[in-house]
Amino acid sequence: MQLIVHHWDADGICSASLIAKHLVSEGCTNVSPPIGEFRFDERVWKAIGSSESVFVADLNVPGEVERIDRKTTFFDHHIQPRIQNRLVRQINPAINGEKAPSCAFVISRHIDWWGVESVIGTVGDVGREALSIPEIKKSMERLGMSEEDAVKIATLMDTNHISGNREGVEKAVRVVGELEWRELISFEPWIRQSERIEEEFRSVISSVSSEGKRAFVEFKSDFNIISRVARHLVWEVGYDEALVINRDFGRRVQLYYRVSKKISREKDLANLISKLRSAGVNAGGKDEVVGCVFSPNKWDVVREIVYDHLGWFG
Ligand SMILES: [Mn+2]
Repeated sequence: MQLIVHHWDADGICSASLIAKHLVSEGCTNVSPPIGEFRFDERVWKAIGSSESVFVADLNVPGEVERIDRKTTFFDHHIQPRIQNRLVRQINPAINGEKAPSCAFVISRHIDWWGVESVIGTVGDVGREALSIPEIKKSMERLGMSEEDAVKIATLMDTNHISGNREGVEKAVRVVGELEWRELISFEPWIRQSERIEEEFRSVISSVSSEGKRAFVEFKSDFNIISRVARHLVWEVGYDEALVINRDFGRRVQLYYRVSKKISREKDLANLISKLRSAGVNAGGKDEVVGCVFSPNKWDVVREIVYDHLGWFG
């Protein structure tokens, strides 16, 4: 049996579906790490232990991948070091300084196949910007899928991780692989989840404070909504920066920062990520985002590093 370990978001789900359909010859299973945490828990290691070979997709967990003791293909598009583990084949254009909008894009290009998953995974990660990518635009035209349709499906797919539904994340890989894309838009379990999330989201947004082009919000919730809150603030409301903090996410603290594309260079987030990692904080991200989850006793350390790096005064 082959195993796919994938990110919990729409890009991770779509990446896993692409692998299951095009790169796995016989049966396969798929697992996601605990939602919101960039590490393999016991459940993931157990699944790896009973598999013949492994695929890891859209998960910026180089440290974990180094420890895998069997043949592994690691697809990703996040900035990360070159993997030294000889059992691992790492397919990530970011290693050569080349940008890729999504992991689904990286896999689609690798297998030379473009379809629903290529579109939804990419829209999930970069939003409407995906339409300016020729391969994505062409696929949508061929599928008869509008921009609204694509955004809607990516949003619905993300309801699984947003509501903390790890089982739903793992099931979604089959759902996207087996249903026709028009059926995904009205897939009941995802619709119901989205209604519950909307309520929580609205309540968080109503408590955002801002200073000029900076937005800040802190709250407590079991729902994994920080990345969506940050996207909303930067992509839809138009802030240059958004710092979102969930002080009680399953007894951990979640911090998420997003910066607009136009000032992302000056923020040097790769450097912020390495500062956080040096302090023993499990942090990840890309050019425009930094996310981390940590225990409450690290709050003061994280707060100082983040505020100092961003030049904010907390
Ligand atoms: Mn991704």
